[in-house]
Amino acid sequence: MGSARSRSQGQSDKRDGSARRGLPLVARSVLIVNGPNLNLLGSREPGQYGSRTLAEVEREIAQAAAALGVSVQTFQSNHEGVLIDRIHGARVDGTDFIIINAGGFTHTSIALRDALAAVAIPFVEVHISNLQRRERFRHRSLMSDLAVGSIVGLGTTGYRLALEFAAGYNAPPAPGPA
Ligand code: CA2
Repeated sequence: MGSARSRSQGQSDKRDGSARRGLPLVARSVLIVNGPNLNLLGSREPGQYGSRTLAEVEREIAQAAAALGVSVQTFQSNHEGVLIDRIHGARVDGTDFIIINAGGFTHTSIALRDALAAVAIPFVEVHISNLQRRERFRHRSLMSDLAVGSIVGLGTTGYRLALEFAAGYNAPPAPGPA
């Protein structure tokens, strides 16, 4: 799955000096990352993951992003290292906010967790299914304690809800000197 880019909304507030002037930092450039097997959306297990394909979900996200005035990039990979490299890339490509459904890596990947911690970009975790209603091994996420929040069990609508949240997200001010 490739990445859909739209950069028409320009650069983040951070780069126009508003951070230095103490104005709010609103997320303007959002990266949506999907992990392993999510490329299969719409093809199997509709009871668990719905009937919409990832391409359809990404199209809806692109429309919502245009209406919200944010730039969005989407990325999917079945490979842990590729996902980690893309998250590292977010540190230097102007991404203000990440929305991530790490699929099965949610429950296993310390390396993905470390990548999210390293880039220090605020993120929301999305899961299509309600993890708490599923097998015990899905109850634990290795990244949710780092996330701003999680949207779980609301189907693919969760991505759009996360995008709406990201569009209005103001990073809390960094703590001052003690
Ligand atoms: O509920 C979610 O969004 C999950 O992240 C989906 C992952 C699963 O491993 C997580 O525990 C919860 C699996 C994605 C598999 O997606 C498929 C979609 C259609 C057909 C088969 C798999």
